[in-house]
Amino acid sequence: ELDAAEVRFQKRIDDGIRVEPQDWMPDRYRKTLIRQISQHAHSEIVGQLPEGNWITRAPSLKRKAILLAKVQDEAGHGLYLYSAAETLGISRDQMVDDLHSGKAKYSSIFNYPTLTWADVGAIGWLVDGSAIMNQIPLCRCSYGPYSRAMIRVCKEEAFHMRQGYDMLMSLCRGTPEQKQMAQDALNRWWWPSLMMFGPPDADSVHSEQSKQWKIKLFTNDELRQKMVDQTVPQAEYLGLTIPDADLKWNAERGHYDYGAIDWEEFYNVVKGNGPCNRERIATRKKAWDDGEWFREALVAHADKKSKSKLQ
Ligand code: FAQ
Repeated sequence: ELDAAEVRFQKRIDDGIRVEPQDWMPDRYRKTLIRQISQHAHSEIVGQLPEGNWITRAPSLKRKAILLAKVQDEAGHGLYLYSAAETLGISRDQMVDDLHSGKAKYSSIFNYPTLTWADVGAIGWLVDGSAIMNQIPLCRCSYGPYSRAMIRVCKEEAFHMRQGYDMLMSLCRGTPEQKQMAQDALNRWWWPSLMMFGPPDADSVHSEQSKQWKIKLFTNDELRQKMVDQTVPQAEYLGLTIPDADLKWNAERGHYDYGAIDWEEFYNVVKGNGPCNRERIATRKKAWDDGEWFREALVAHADKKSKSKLQ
C-alpha cells in the first residue's frame, strides 16, 4: 500500500515532472537509482579494461589515437555517473568499496576477453550499440541528474559505435584473413551483447517497479528486440553472418525472430564466474591501491590550501 506521500510522488512522475536531489522521494526509489546508476558507473570504469588491452597494439597511429580517446570518454562517463549517484546520498568511496567487495555488479559483457584487434571493432559496434539502445531512453528518465548525464554520454557513445563499425568495415574490405577475424569477433560478441539488456522480462525482478517510476521506459526484451532489428542489416552490409541459425524476418510481427539465449551462461557470468571476472576486479583493486598515495596527496594539498585561506 502506498502512503499519501508516495501517491503524490507517483502522480508527479506520471505528470512527467523530473525528480531532483532535494525533492522528497521514497526510500526504495532512491535505493533503486543508487543501485542502477552506481552499477552503470562501474560498467564504464571496468569497461575500459577489455579495450585498454589493445591501446599499445593498435595497428596505426590513427587507430591508436581514436581508441585512446574512446577509452578516456569511458572514464569520463564513469565520473559523471558517480557524481549523479552521489546526489542520492552515497559516497564515491562506498561505491568503490561495493564494487571491489563484489556487492555491486557491473555489466556482464566486460567479463569476456578481447582476443584480437577485431574485438575492439566488435565492442564499438555491438557493445556500444547496445549501450546506446539502452541509454537513449534514459535521457528521458525521471531522475534529473541521471537523465542529464545521459545526454552527453549518448552523444559520445554514438561516436564510439561508428568507430567500431568503421574498423570492421576496413577489416571486411581487407584480406580474407582480416574478414575472418571480423567474423570470429562477431561470433564471440553477438550473444553476450544481447545478454547486456538483462534477463528476459519474465525474470526481471526490477522492471515492473522501475517502469512505473519511469527509471526504465522500455523493458529488457523490448530493447533487445530493437537491437537485433537494428543490427541485422548492418551485419548484412558488412557481409558477415550473425551466428544464429534461427534468425529470420517475421513479416507478421515486423521484427526479426531470434534463437534462444543461453541464460545459464549469463547468470554464471553475473555470479562472478565468467572468463575474466576475477582478473577485472583484481585489476581495478590494484589501480585503486596504486593510486592511494596520489589521493592522499590531493587531500593534503586541499587541506593546506583551505588553511592558508583561513589565515
Ligand atoms: N550484467 O531486474 P533486472 C556501458 C542484474 S553500457 C550484470 O532486469 P534492472 C558503455 C541486475 O543488476 C553497460 N548484471 O535489473 C560502454 C539485477 O541484479 P541486482 C552498462 C545484470 O536493473 C560500452 C538482476 O540482474 N549499462 O558500460 C545485467 O531493472 C563499451 C535482475 O535484472 C547500464 O548499466 C547485466 N547485463 O535492469 C563502456 C545501463 N542485466 O542489481 C565501455 C543502465 C541485469 O538486483 C565500453 N542500467 N543484471 O543485484 C539498466 O538499464 C538496467 O540496470 C539493466 C538491468 C537493463 C542493465
